[in-house]
Amino acid sequence: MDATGFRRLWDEIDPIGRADTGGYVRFSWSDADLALRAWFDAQAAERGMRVETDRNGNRFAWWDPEPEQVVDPAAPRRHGAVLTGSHFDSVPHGGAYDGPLGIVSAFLAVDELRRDLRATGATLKRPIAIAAFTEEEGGRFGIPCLGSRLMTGAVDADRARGLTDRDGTTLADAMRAAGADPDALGPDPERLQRIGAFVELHVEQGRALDGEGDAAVGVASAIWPHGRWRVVVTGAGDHAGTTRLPDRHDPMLTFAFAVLAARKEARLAGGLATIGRVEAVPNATNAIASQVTAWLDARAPDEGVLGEILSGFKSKVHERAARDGTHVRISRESETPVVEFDLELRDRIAALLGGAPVLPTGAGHDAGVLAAHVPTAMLFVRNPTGVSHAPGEHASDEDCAAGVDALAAVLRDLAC
Ligand code: HGY
Ligand code: MN
Ligand code: MN
Ligand code: MN
Repeated sequence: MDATGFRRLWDEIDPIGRADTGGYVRFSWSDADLALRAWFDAQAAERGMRVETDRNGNRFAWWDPEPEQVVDPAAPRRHGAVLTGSHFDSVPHGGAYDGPLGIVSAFLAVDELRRDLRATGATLKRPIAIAAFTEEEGGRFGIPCLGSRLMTGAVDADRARGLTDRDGTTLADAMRAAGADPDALGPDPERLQRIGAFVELHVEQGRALDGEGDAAVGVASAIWPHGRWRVVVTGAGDHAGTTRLPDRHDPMLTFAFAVLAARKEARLAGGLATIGRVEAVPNATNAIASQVTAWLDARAPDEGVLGEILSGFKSKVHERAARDGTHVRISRESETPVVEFDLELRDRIAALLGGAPVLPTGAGHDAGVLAAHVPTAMLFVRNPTGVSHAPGEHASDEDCAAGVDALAAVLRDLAC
């Protein structure tokens, strides 16, 4: 794959959902998402691939072997489809590559593999499918990897239907408006059974590869345990200009303390904690807030450290609320235990790629959800600045082309 070929296909989706901040707003079931789904369908059609949208809104493009090559469908799982792909959705004003790079690279890797099969006469022995999982970021409805978690039964369909976005639109309403049926949401064991392996290519988030010699592509070893908690601080709304300081029960104070406490507990325990989203009621300049809601994102190299961060954070924030005369409720939104990727598959891929670096990540992925069900691996494409979930996210066309070559080699190794 050459960088020009990568850039040509990349430029087809690059404008979709780009905001004037230079970041991307590609929320699931939004117009941008529907445009990306239409692009996905067109790419699949161009390649004669069959498109299916599953009951949870995840899209799949299938490349089936010629009938005479189809192995016995009842054969052990290792003959199941080799799934690749990623997600289209973004965090608000996120980067261009997180998600879409895995889908664009998958279509280009299929092209490369097809050219290779024509040239060598080799044949496809297992189906190859490209997935576009929905709501991976949880950027609209709050639960990350929602589409893959629904498919695997890790999230309850009723809970999902009722999830709301910042405008109060439920997932069910958003799906109906897009012509999808929310009543169909639910586990999809039959589809899972058809998958024999999942390999997700993703832009690196962080910059470990930058120090790894000349490696444009790395292989994931694990995903750190991580989770999200909702922090609701309730106080007493009042007038900013007439309420004496000692008489205040200001939830903003408890919230401000919570932001600092998250950072301190993470530093002490050796992990990461972030409060990047907050909503105040009534959110008025001249009123003391009555309620402040914030979301904590915490991640750590192991469960013990994550637990330390959470227990330290909870006890310190509750203590502070007592001093402020406010009330705080901290509830878990989602939590992902450590994901160790399939060792055999990981080492096979690293060797196939000439000894590619193997590294853990603190970022969550659909691969982290599927890893509990099928042999799963991840490829990371070097991110020279490490920036992600922000407009500055970038990978060079040359490294992205190297990622396509690596993915094509992996698909050939697993499916032919
Ligand atoms: O939040 C994450 O870790 C991922 O990028 N969705
Ligand atoms: Mn992602
Ligand atoms: Mn992301
Ligand atoms: Mn007034």
